[in-house]
Amino acid sequence: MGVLNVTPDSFSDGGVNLDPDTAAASARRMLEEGAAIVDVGGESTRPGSDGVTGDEELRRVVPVLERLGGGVPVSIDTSKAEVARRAIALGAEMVNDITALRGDSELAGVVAESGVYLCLMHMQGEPRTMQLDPSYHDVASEVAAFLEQRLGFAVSEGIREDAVCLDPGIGFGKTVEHNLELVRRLDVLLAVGRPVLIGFSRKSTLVHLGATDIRSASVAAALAAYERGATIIRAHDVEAHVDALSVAKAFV
Ligand code: HH2
Repeated sequence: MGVLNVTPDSFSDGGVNLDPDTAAASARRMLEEGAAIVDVGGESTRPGSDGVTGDEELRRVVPVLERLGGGVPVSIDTSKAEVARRAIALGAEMVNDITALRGDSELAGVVAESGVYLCLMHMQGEPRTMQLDPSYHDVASEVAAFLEQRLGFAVSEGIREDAVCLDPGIGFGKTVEHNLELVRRLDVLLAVGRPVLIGFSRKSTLVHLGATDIRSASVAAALAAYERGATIIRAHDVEAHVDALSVAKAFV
């Protein structure tokens, strides 16, 4: 899954893809490089961020989706029903919701009605404050229990279970040690029975581990997640990830 942030302030690529023509070209390049899907987002959720209105999110993502013309696999990174609805009408095949259907009570209905795929992500707290003091007794089992509960909620709202993937939310209300533990013990999350998505790309934990080349560090984290059973990797540097994962796959 290639990352396309149509925002001025995303932590690693803010501003790069604000122009819709540039953004659409970036999406096409990621698909050429081997991404199976491109995750288009119009709101930064970096630690400390405040969020934007639905109108602003639509203003950012709609011109990009229009330029892509519905012919390419797109996921919409949003928690807002109105943004998801418009993106699906423009061809998005998946909704990536970092609030796991807790942010907007209408989003579950939009996903259920349209039959698109859904990613449910774990987050402790909210972006503005989530990194102040994250705490867990047992991070792997608490995150798995939360995602199992949200999966049950999604199904109760009419969403097909086999359309849902789960994501422990690397960096969303977690310390460096929590993020590492979630990948080390990915089996606990896999036991819920759905595919797992991991987004370690360019996250600050890699820098805290001493990395100076963020792309290589992201690839290393992706490989660790892949070897433990993750099936979707969310990444900014698609070509490097596809190369590394293709080679790793050849050893299986
Ligand atoms: N991470 C970010 C945003 N959306 N969605 C899922 N499912 N999993 C993630 O790990 C994830 C996500 C944050 O990264 P990025 O999009 O690069 O930054 P920003 O939120 O600042 O736009």
